[in-house]
Amino acid sequence: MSIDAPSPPPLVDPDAEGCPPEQRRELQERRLRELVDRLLAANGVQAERLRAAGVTAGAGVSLDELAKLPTVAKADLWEHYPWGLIAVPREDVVCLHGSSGTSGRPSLVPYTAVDVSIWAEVMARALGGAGANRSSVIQVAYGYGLFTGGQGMHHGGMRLGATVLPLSAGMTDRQLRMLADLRPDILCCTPSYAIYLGEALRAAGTHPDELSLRAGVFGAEPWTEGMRTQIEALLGLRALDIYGLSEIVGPGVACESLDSAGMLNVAEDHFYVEAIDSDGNPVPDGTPGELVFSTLTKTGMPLLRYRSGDIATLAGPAPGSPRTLRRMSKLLGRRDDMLVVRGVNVFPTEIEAVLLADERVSPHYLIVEDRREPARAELRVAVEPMSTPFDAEPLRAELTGALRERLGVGCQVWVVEPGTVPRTEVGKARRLLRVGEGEQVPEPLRGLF
Ligand code: DLL
Repeated sequence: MSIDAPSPPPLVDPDAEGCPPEQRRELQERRLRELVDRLLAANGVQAERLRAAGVTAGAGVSLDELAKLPTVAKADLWEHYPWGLIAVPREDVVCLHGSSGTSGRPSLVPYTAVDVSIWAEVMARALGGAGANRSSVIQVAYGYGLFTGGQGMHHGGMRLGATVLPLSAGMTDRQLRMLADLRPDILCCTPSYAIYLGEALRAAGTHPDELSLRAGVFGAEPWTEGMRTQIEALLGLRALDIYGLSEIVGPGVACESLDSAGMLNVAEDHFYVEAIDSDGNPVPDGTPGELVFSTLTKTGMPLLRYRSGDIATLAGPAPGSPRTLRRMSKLLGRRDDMLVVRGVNVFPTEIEAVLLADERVSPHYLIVEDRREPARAELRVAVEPMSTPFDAEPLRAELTGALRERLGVGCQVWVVEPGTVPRTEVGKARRLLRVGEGEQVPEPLRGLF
């Protein structure tokens, strides 16, 4: 860390964040039983699965036997689009949010007033853990919209009693102006936008010491320790990681605090977390596993054992911290092919749908998630034309436009000579390639990217 850690910030909700773990477990178990009762009463797909597993009342379940209960996944939400696994009358829904990007099959999530209040509560704790308080000015540069980033920070900041500056993402000149004029102490945005802002600041000749930023709450996409160092130097703040997913509530499911020793405190009194292996068995603390969340208190779309696809390790509370919540590591990766680029979730199948709809494109194409420069993650696609000779430029321009329209994020397209996309031994194209920091693009494509 480039900046010394100040003393631990006070707990926003000492009963929830600082209670003895055994006491919390009792609360979680009681809430789990209520959740199961809510799901059974809603009579949806989760109730069907519970009954098939022999569960007919919440009183019959326990946390110790949670791993025996059925799971749900994103595919269940898509199947029940647009209202998802709603468990209340529609009139009780006060707003909807959903996963960013992917105009094809967004996951929409209905929230009741109770859910919004839970969200505000966990986000207030997250911001408090970053050192925010009633005198803070919080600059929110996450997008406002269906995406949960902007509104999540907004609800939390207001619940805390701080002053929220809802700038949304982009309009960098205005962001810089507000940083100088209103002197926020907390910045919330994606880590890649934090770097962009920091570089814009440097280009404008402003030194971070001239600002009053103390901490930043950055998430919604993968980022590295290298990016953390870079952001802290560019903006002169402590850069903290925040994690969440719309299906569960949005940001605030887990967040680093100034004293959480590099891991993220899970708001586990509301979102019970498990880590499982590929066979569905629980893994011990410290072993990477897929995170599975149960929304113990939510009412609009309560989920029992939602498989997030995100891989991380779990651990107990940070020794000596007043926060007694379990912690998760930074995300280590994903189980499926979902890519998260500049905060937008992209499924390779959506890119494929655009490419294959164009009969000039051969099935030999390659989607590249390029994270060689982690702060500038890029999505790239190399396509081979169906027949030669071909006119590359119009095809490139049309595909670029169609992909942007469909994905909601820019994607660089290369039209390459037939035979350029690497084949496997059996001649099949490898359709998805992830290139990380320090790794190289395979030989035939190296000159391109
Ligand atoms: O990205 C919620 C969020 C907003 C989190 C603002 C943090 C800050 P979705 O759009 O539904 O929700 O995308 C959820 O994004 O399953 C992860 O794969 C990825 N993701 C979220 N936070 C992080 C993070 C929001 N801190 C999906 N590090 C999740 C790495 C993250 N990946």
